[in-house]
Amino acid sequence: MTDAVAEVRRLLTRSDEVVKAAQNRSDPSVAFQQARILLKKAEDQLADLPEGEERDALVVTLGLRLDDVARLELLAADPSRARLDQPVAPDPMPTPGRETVERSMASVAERIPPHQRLVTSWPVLHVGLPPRVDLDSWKFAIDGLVERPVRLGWEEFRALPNVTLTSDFHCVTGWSRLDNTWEGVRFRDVADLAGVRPSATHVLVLGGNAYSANVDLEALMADDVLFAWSHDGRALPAEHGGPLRLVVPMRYAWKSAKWVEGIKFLDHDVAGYWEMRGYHNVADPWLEQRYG
Ligand SMILES: Nc1nc2c(c(=O)[nH]1)N[C@H]1C(S)=C(S)[C@@H](COP(=O)(O)O)O[C@H]1N2
Ligand SMILES: [Mo]
Repeated sequence: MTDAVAEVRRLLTRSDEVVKAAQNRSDPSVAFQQARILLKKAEDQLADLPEGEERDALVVTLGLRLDDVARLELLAADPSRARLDQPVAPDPMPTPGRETVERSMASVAERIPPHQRLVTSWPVLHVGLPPRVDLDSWKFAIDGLVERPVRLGWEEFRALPNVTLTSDFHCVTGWSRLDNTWEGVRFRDVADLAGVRPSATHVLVLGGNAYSANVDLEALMADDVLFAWSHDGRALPAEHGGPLRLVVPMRYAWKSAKWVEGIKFLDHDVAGYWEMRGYHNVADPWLEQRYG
């Protein structure tokens, strides 16, 4: 990778971070202005790159981001919508007792993937505002390469075999949060309801706000993958994906779609939201699969 390409990637990623944190600020429009400046710089850099596939790909992902910012600015400027979508106030994080901290510290270093740093807070990162979800009309859809497409209402979903699992969470922006306790239903138990066809190899996970993430089926069938409605003993707040989000501990967190509405089984890989914008299709944090 040339220095210029690396610089464009750095600017795009920096803009992604600003956009995903926009809703945490009192005035999100400041964040969008910042993102625009970063994207403009990336555009200038791109103009100096030699023509070719690599530049074309970056031009496309830059264009998608410019559209995103324009759309998000409109959304942020519409106060009626902003009020409707007021996120649930987060619960304060529990302070772990001294004993817990000391016990887990011994192995912490080994549990942090390369170039990640440990956080004890829980950052909120997503594009747009949390969608307003009405549990009475909420439906979860299982489609694609299955024996029988399935629709589940909220009560039906909650009645599936529950599990409580503790796992680590690694975000591509560089933070890792250890020992998250999630309660929900294992991905594979949900998949079994529909009967996955042997030809299925990948899944497109459909989140709220037209978000999606592609994950290979094998990774999703792992013991620690679940659809969660609770985190560390409390109902999952809307800003963290409530009422329901996917949790894929062995992948960077952008694969853990919030406000998940359904899954589609496929016999090929298709790009999800960030994958379309140049992020890695697999996203294994231990292999540092951050970008394409
Ligand atoms: N629907 C939806 N899910 C999403 C996102 C999003 O923008 N929309 N962002 C992803 C990204 S990039 C990250 S890092 C995690 C962050 O989860 P958290 O805000 O609960 O920490 O959610 C992921 N799931
Ligand atoms: Mo992320």
